[in-house]
Amino acid sequence: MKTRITELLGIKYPIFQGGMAWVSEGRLAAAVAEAGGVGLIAAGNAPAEYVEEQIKLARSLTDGVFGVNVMLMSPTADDVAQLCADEKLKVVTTGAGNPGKYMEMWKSAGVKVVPVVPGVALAKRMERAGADAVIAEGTESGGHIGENTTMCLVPQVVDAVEIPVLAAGGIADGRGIAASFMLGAEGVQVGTRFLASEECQIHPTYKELVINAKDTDSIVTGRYTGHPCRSVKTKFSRKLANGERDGSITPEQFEEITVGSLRKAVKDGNLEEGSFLCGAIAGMVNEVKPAKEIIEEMFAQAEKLLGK
Ligand code: TUI
Repeated sequence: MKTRITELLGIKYPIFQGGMAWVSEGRLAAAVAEAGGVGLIAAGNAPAEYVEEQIKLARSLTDGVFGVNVMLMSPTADDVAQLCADEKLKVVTTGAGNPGKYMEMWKSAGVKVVPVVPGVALAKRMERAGADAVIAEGTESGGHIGENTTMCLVPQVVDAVEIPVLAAGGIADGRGIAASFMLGAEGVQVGTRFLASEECQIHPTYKELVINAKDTDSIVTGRYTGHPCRSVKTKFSRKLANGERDGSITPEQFEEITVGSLRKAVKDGNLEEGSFLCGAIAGMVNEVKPAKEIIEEMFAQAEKLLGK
Protein backbone atom coordinates (compact mmCIF):
# COMPACT_ATOMS: atom_id res chain seq x y z
CA MET A 1 0.00 0.00 0.00
CA LYS A 2 1.91 3.05 -1.28
CA THR A 3 1.03 6.51 0.02
CA ARG A 4 2.98 9.71 0.62
CA ILE A 5 3.59 8.37 4.15
CA THR A 6 5.28 5.15 2.97
CA GLU A 7 7.34 7.26 0.52
CA LEU A 8 8.27 9.87 3.15
CA LEU A 9 9.72 7.30 5.54
CA GLY A 10 10.60 4.36 3.27
CA ILE A 11 8.28 1.97 5.12
CA LYS A 12 6.19 -1.00 3.96
CA TYR A 13 2.94 -0.19 5.79
CA PRO A 14 1.59 3.35 6.47
CA ILE A 15 1.09 2.72 10.19
CA PHE A 16 2.52 4.53 13.22
CA GLN A 17 2.37 2.85 16.61
CA GLY A 18 0.95 5.32 19.14
CA GLY A 19 3.37 6.96 21.55
CA MET A 20 1.88 5.71 24.82
CA ALA A 21 3.64 6.95 27.98
CA TRP A 22 5.52 4.09 29.76
CA VAL A 23 3.93 1.58 27.34
CA SER A 24 5.73 2.45 24.12
CA GLU A 25 9.30 1.56 25.00
CA GLY A 26 12.16 0.26 22.89
CA ARG A 27 11.02 -3.33 22.47
CA LEU A 28 7.51 -2.50 21.22
CA ALA A 29 8.83 0.25 18.94
CA ALA A 30 11.42 -2.14 17.49
CA ALA A 31 8.81 -4.86 16.87
CA VAL A 32 6.57 -2.47 14.93
CA ALA A 33 9.55 -1.09 12.99
CA GLU A 34 10.71 -4.63 12.19
CA ALA A 35 7.23 -5.42 10.86
CA GLY A 36 7.39 -2.54 8.37
CA GLY A 37 5.55 0.21 10.27
CA VAL A 38 6.89 3.11 12.33
CA GLY A 39 7.67 2.32 15.97
CA LEU A 40 7.53 5.11 18.51
CA ILE A 41 9.25 5.37 21.88
CA ALA A 42 7.07 7.52 24.14
CA ALA A 43 9.00 9.97 26.28
CA GLY A 44 5.99 10.85 28.45
CA ASN A 45 7.29 12.60 31.57
CA ALA A 46 10.50 10.54 31.67
CA PRO A 47 14.00 12.10 31.71
CA ALA A 48 16.05 12.22 28.50
CA GLU A 49 18.37 9.49 29.87
CA TYR A 50 15.48 7.00 29.86
CA VAL A 51 14.65 7.90 26.26
CA GLU A 52 18.30 7.57 25.24
CA GLU A 53 18.44 4.05 26.73
CA GLN A 54 15.30 3.05 24.86
CA ILE A 55 16.68 4.41 21.57
CA LYS A 56 19.83 2.31 22.08
CA LEU A 57 17.69 -0.75 22.82
CA ALA A 58 15.54 -0.26 19.72
CA ARG A 59 18.64 0.28 17.54
CA SER A 60 20.05 -3.03 18.82
CA LEU A 61 16.84 -4.83 17.78
CA THR A 62 15.99 -3.38 14.37
CA ASP A 63 17.18 -1.51 11.29
CA GLY A 64 13.57 -0.48 10.69
CA VAL A 65 12.09 2.97 11.12
CA PHE A 66 11.39 4.17 14.62
CA GLY A 67 11.30 7.52 16.40
CA VAL A 68 10.31 9.27 19.61
CA ASN A 69 6.99 10.75 20.71
CA VAL A 70 7.62 13.96 22.64
CA MET A 71 4.94 14.79 25.22
CA LEU A 72 5.07 18.57 25.14
CA MET A 73 3.58 19.16 28.62
CA SER A 74 6.45 17.25 30.21
CA PRO A 75 9.02 19.22 32.22
CA THR A 76 11.67 17.20 30.36
CA ALA A 77 10.38 18.09 26.86
CA ASP A 78 13.27 20.50 26.08
CA ASP A 79 15.89 17.84 26.90
CA VAL A 80 14.06 15.10 25.01
CA ALA A 81 13.61 17.39 21.99
CA GLN A 82 17.35 18.13 21.96
CA LEU A 83 18.13 14.40 22.23
CA CYS A 84 15.94 13.67 19.18
CA ALA A 85 18.01 16.12 17.13
CA ASP A 86 21.36 14.89 18.53
CA GLU A 87 20.43 11.28 17.76
CA LYS A 88 19.33 12.30 14.24
CA LEU A 89 16.18 10.22 14.57
CA LYS A 90 14.26 9.43 11.41
CA VAL A 91 11.00 10.73 12.83
CA VAL A 92 9.49 12.54 15.79
CA THR A 93 5.82 12.75 16.72
CA THR A 94 4.50 15.18 19.32
CA GLY A 95 1.47 15.31 21.59
CA ALA A 96 -0.31 17.54 24.09
CA GLY A 97 0.89 20.86 22.70
CA ASN A 98 2.41 22.94 19.91
CA PRO A 99 5.96 21.84 18.97
CA GLY A 100 6.68 25.04 16.98
CA LYS A 101 9.74 26.03 19.02
CA TYR A 102 11.56 22.76 18.20
CA MET A 103 10.68 22.60 14.53
CA GLU A 104 13.76 24.35 13.12
CA MET A 105 16.15 22.28 15.27
CA TRP A 106 14.54 19.01 14.15
CA LYS A 107 14.29 19.97 10.49
CA SER A 108 17.94 20.98 10.29
CA ALA A 109 18.93 17.66 11.89
CA GLY A 110 17.01 15.87 9.11
CA VAL A 111 14.27 14.59 11.45
CA LYS A 112 10.80 14.16 9.91
CA VAL A 113 8.26 15.90 12.14
CA VAL A 114 4.72 14.61 12.50
CA PRO A 115 2.70 16.43 15.19
CA VAL A 116 -0.54 15.06 16.63
CA VAL A 117 -3.31 17.63 16.21
CA PRO A 118 -6.80 17.68 17.75
CA GLY A 119 -8.15 20.27 15.30
CA VAL A 120 -7.83 22.10 11.98
CA ALA A 121 -6.22 25.29 13.35
CA LEU A 122 -3.17 23.51 14.79
CA ALA A 123 -2.87 21.35 11.65
CA LYS A 124 -2.60 24.49 9.49
CA ARG A 125 -0.11 26.08 11.88
CA MET A 126 2.01 22.93 11.83
CA GLU A 127 2.00 22.84 8.04
CA ARG A 128 3.18 26.47 7.91
CA ALA A 129 5.91 25.65 10.47
CA GLY A 130 7.29 22.87 8.22
CA ALA A 131 5.68 19.66 9.52
CA ASP A 132 6.09 16.73 7.13
CA ALA A 133 2.66 15.27 7.96
CA VAL A 134 0.11 15.51 10.76
CA ILE A 135 -1.78 12.95 12.79
CA ALA A 136 -5.44 13.94 13.19
CA GLU A 137 -6.37 12.31 16.48
CA GLY A 138 -10.03 11.86 17.37
CA THR A 139 -11.54 11.75 20.84
CA GLU A 140 -11.89 7.95 20.57
CA SER A 141 -8.17 7.71 21.38
CA GLY A 142 -6.75 6.64 24.70
CA GLY A 143 -4.98 9.05 27.02
CA HIS A 144 -5.11 12.83 26.66
CA ILE A 145 -7.74 13.67 24.05
CA GLY A 146 -9.34 16.48 22.07
CA GLU A 147 -13.09 16.89 21.56
CA ASN A 148 -13.73 16.07 17.90
CA THR A 149 -14.29 12.54 16.61
CA THR A 150 -12.04 10.77 14.11
CA MET A 151 -14.90 10.60 11.58
CA CYS A 152 -15.45 14.39 11.70
CA LEU A 153 -11.87 15.53 12.28
CA VAL A 154 -9.93 13.59 9.62
CA PRO A 155 -11.73 14.85 6.48
CA GLN A 156 -11.67 18.43 7.78
CA VAL A 157 -7.91 18.27 8.39
CA VAL A 158 -7.40 16.58 5.00
CA ASP A 159 -9.27 19.47 3.34
CA ALA A 160 -7.31 22.10 5.28
CA VAL A 161 -3.70 21.04 4.56
CA GLU A 162 -1.62 19.85 1.61
CA ILE A 163 0.72 17.63 3.65
CA PRO A 164 -0.30 13.99 4.23
CA VAL A 165 -2.62 13.20 7.14
CA LEU A 166 -2.67 10.10 9.33
CA ALA A 167 -5.89 9.18 11.13
CA ALA A 168 -5.91 8.18 14.80
CA GLY A 169 -8.54 7.23 17.34
CA GLY A 170 -10.69 4.12 17.18
CA ILE A 171 -8.64 2.18 14.61
CA ALA A 172 -7.88 -1.44 15.53
CA ASP A 173 -8.53 -3.51 12.40
CA GLY A 174 -8.54 -3.34 8.60
CA ARG A 175 -12.00 -1.77 8.54
CA GLY A 176 -10.65 1.18 10.52
CA ILE A 177 -7.75 1.58 8.08
CA ALA A 178 -10.04 1.34 5.04
CA ALA A 179 -12.45 3.88 6.58
CA SER A 180 -9.55 6.24 7.33
CA PHE A 181 -8.43 6.04 3.71
CA MET A 182 -11.96 6.81 2.53
CA LEU A 183 -11.80 9.95 4.71
CA GLY A 184 -8.63 11.00 2.87
CA ALA A 185 -5.98 9.81 5.30
CA GLU A 186 -2.76 8.32 3.90
CA GLY A 187 -1.82 6.43 7.03
CA VAL A 188 -3.01 5.51 10.50
CA GLN A 189 -1.75 5.71 14.05
CA VAL A 190 -2.76 2.76 16.22
CA GLY A 191 -2.29 2.57 19.98
CA THR A 192 -4.81 0.40 21.82
CA ARG A 193 -4.42 -2.60 19.49
CA PHE A 194 -0.72 -2.76 20.38
CA LEU A 195 -1.47 -2.87 24.12
CA ALA A 196 -2.45 -6.46 23.37
CA SER A 197 0.70 -7.34 21.44
CA GLU A 198 3.19 -9.94 22.61
CA GLU A 199 6.06 -7.44 22.57
CA CYS A 200 4.18 -4.90 24.70
CA GLN A 201 5.78 -4.98 28.17
CA ILE A 202 2.81 -3.77 30.27
CA HIS A 203 1.72 -5.62 33.43
CA PRO A 204 -0.47 -8.71 32.68
CA THR A 205 -3.37 -7.08 34.59
CA TYR A 206 -3.32 -4.19 32.07
CA LYS A 207 -3.49 -6.59 29.09
CA GLU A 208 -6.34 -8.49 30.75
CA LEU A 209 -8.31 -5.30 31.29
CA VAL A 210 -7.98 -4.41 27.60
CA ILE A 211 -8.79 -7.93 26.37
CA ASN A 212 -11.86 -8.14 28.63
CA ALA A 213 -13.13 -4.61 27.97
CA LYS A 214 -16.55 -4.25 26.35
CA ASP A 215 -17.72 -1.39 24.11
CA THR A 216 -18.83 0.65 27.14
CA ASP A 217 -15.74 0.10 29.26
CA SER A 218 -13.75 3.26 28.55
CA ILE A 219 -14.29 6.46 30.53
CA VAL A 220 -13.10 10.06 30.20
CA THR A 221 -11.96 11.82 33.36
CA GLY A 222 -10.29 15.15 34.11
CA ARG A 223 -12.22 17.45 31.76
CA TYR A 224 -12.31 20.05 34.56
CA THR A 225 -8.49 20.07 34.80
CA GLY A 226 -8.22 20.98 31.11
CA HIS A 227 -6.58 17.60 30.40
CA PRO A 228 -9.30 15.07 29.66
CA CYS A 229 -7.98 11.54 29.62
CA ARG A 230 -9.58 8.27 28.40
CA SER A 231 -8.88 5.06 30.31
CA VAL A 232 -10.38 1.69 31.17
CA LYS A 233 -13.29 1.86 33.63
CA THR A 234 -11.97 0.61 36.97
CA LYS A 235 -12.86 1.32 40.59
CA PHE A 236 -10.19 4.04 40.55
CA SER A 237 -11.32 5.79 37.34
CA ARG A 238 -14.98 5.63 38.47
CA LYS A 239 -13.98 7.21 41.80
CA LEU A 240 -12.26 10.05 39.90
CA ALA A 241 -15.27 10.49 37.61
CA ASN A 242 -17.67 10.60 40.58
CA GLY A 243 -15.47 13.07 42.47
CA GLU A 244 -15.32 15.28 39.38
CA ARG A 245 -19.11 15.15 38.96
CA ASP A 246 -20.15 15.78 42.58
CA GLY A 247 -17.32 18.19 43.41
CA SER A 248 -15.86 16.03 46.21
CA ILE A 249 -12.49 16.02 44.40
CA THR A 250 -11.16 19.46 43.40
CA PRO A 251 -9.16 19.83 40.17
CA GLU A 252 -6.02 20.33 42.28
CA GLN A 253 -6.71 17.15 44.27
CA PHE A 254 -7.41 15.33 41.00
CA GLU A 255 -3.95 16.29 39.68
CA GLU A 256 -2.35 15.13 42.95
CA ILE A 257 -4.17 11.78 42.97
CA THR A 258 -3.26 11.03 39.35
CA VAL A 259 0.45 11.96 39.49
CA GLY A 260 2.39 8.77 38.75
CA SER A 261 -0.79 6.82 38.04
CA LEU A 262 0.25 5.82 34.48
CA ARG A 263 3.40 4.19 35.79
CA LYS A 264 1.46 2.41 38.55
CA ALA A 265 -0.81 0.87 35.91
CA VAL A 266 1.91 -0.12 33.45
CA LYS A 267 4.56 -1.41 35.85
CA ASP A 268 2.52 -2.68 38.82
CA GLY A 269 -0.95 -3.40 37.42
CA ASN A 270 -2.17 -1.37 40.43
CA LEU A 271 -5.98 -1.35 40.23
CA GLU A 272 -6.34 0.89 43.30
CA GLU A 273 -4.19 3.81 42.08
CA GLY A 274 -3.32 3.17 38.43
CA SER A 275 -4.67 4.85 35.28
CA PHE A 276 -5.02 2.19 32.58
CA LEU A 277 -5.18 4.41 29.50
CA CYS A 278 -6.95 2.91 26.49
CA GLY A 279 -9.00 3.95 23.50
CA ALA A 280 -12.74 3.53 22.99
CA ILE A 281 -12.01 0.65 20.58
CA ALA A 282 -10.69 -1.58 23.42
CA GLY A 283 -13.93 -3.59 23.27
CA MET A 284 -12.83 -4.90 19.86
CA VAL A 285 -9.38 -5.99 21.04
CA ASN A 286 -9.75 -9.58 22.22
CA GLU A 287 -6.48 -11.40 21.60
CA VAL A 288 -2.75 -10.99 22.27
CA LYS A 289 -0.66 -11.45 19.09
CA PRO A 290 2.80 -10.54 17.84
CA ALA A 291 2.94 -6.96 16.45
CA LYS A 292 3.90 -8.28 13.01
CA GLU A 293 0.76 -10.45 12.83
CA ILE A 294 -1.42 -7.57 13.99
CA ILE A 295 -0.07 -5.29 11.26
CA GLU A 296 -0.16 -7.88 8.48
CA GLU A 297 -3.73 -8.92 9.30
CA MET A 298 -4.92 -5.32 9.50
CA PHE A 299 -3.49 -4.43 6.11
CA ALA A 300 -4.61 -7.67 4.41
CA GLN A 301 -8.17 -6.85 5.51
CA ALA A 302 -7.88 -3.18 4.52
CA GLU A 303 -6.51 -3.99 1.07
CA LYS A 304 -9.31 -6.47 0.46
CA LEU A 305 -11.92 -3.89 1.47
CA LEU A 306 -10.34 -1.19 -0.66
CA GLY A 307 -10.26 -3.57 -3.62
CA LYS A 308 -6.53 -3.63 -4.16
O1 TUI B 1 -0.80 13.46 23.87
C1 TUI B 1 -1.62 12.61 23.60
N1 TUI B 1 -1.98 11.63 24.47
C2 TUI B 1 -1.49 11.52 25.75
S1 TUI B 1 -0.29 12.48 26.46
C3 TUI B 1 -0.45 11.65 27.88
S2 TUI B 1 0.46 12.03 29.29
C4 TUI B 1 -0.64 13.11 30.04
N2 TUI B 1 -1.23 12.69 31.13
C5 TUI B 1 -2.12 13.48 31.75
C6 TUI B 1 -2.45 14.72 31.26
C7 TUI B 1 -1.89 15.12 30.12
C8 TUI B 1 -0.96 14.32 29.47
C9 TUI B 1 -1.37 10.69 27.77
N3 TUI B 1 -1.94 10.62 26.57
N4 TUI B 1 -2.23 12.60 22.41
C10 TUI B 1 -1.99 13.61 21.46
C11 TUI B 1 -2.83 14.78 21.71
N5 TUI B 1 -2.42 16.00 21.55
N6 TUI B 1 -4.09 14.77 22.13
C12 TUI B 1 -4.49 16.07 22.25
C13 TUI B 1 -3.42 16.83 21.87
C14 TUI B 1 -3.31 18.25 21.80
C15 TUI B 1 -4.14 19.07 22.56
C16 TUI B 1 -4.02 20.44 22.48
C17 TUI B 1 -2.35 18.83 20.97
C18 TUI B 1 -2.22 20.20 20.92
C19 TUI B 1 -3.07 20.99 21.66
O2 TUI B 1 -3.03 22.33 21.60
C20 TUI B 1 -1.81 22.97 21.47
C21 TUI B 1 -1.93 24.41 21.23
O3 TUI B 1 -1.19 25.13 21.89
O4 TUI B 1 -2.72 24.80 20.36
